[in-house]
Amino acid sequence: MIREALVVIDVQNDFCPGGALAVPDGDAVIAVCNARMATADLVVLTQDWHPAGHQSFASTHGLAPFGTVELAYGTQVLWPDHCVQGTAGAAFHPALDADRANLVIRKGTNPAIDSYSAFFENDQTTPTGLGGALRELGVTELVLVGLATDYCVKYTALDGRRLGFAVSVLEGGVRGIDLNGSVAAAWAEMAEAGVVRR
Ligand code: VGL
Ligand code: ZN
Repeated sequence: MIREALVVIDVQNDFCPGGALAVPDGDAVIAVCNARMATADLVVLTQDWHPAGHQSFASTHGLAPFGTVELAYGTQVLWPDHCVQGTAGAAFHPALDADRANLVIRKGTNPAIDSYSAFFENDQTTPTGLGGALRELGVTELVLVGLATDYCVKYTALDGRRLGFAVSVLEGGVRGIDLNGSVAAAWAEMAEAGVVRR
């Protein structure tokens, strides 16, 4: 029986140096991801996978990136166009050992709703299916690595706790975008929710 799943979040070209929404030092997580994947019982890769013209893109609103807008489900940060379906930016980083994946979960595919979490879209109710898949496989513990600490890693960790999984985040295997102290805030929120930092 598989107990623990390694969830590798959004290690895609657009989140690495040179990409459209580059996370500082983002490619530094790859060695940690590969090392952990080599021994993991179950490997889940997530892939941010937006249609062109997505509501989370600043360009869609004719606004500058990194501001916010109010959408039906709440405040949405506006990002540069990134991880557009089928583009090189949306591909996994070539150094990531993506062949090790048991499951690949694509998220952010609904043009009207962003999806930071690997479990639910940002409306907090539309599931991706990952929770059911992990439950059916008997997984009870999640180990998270990838990008970005303060967005997709954080929301995946919090939803994982909400669904009843034990969740830990490997500090050396994540990097953040850090808008206005959002990395420190993310670690605090995750700790509050019972996420283990290790
Ligand atoms: C992410 C912003 C927008 C992430 C994805 O992977 O953390 N951040 N889309
Ligand atoms: Zn995105």
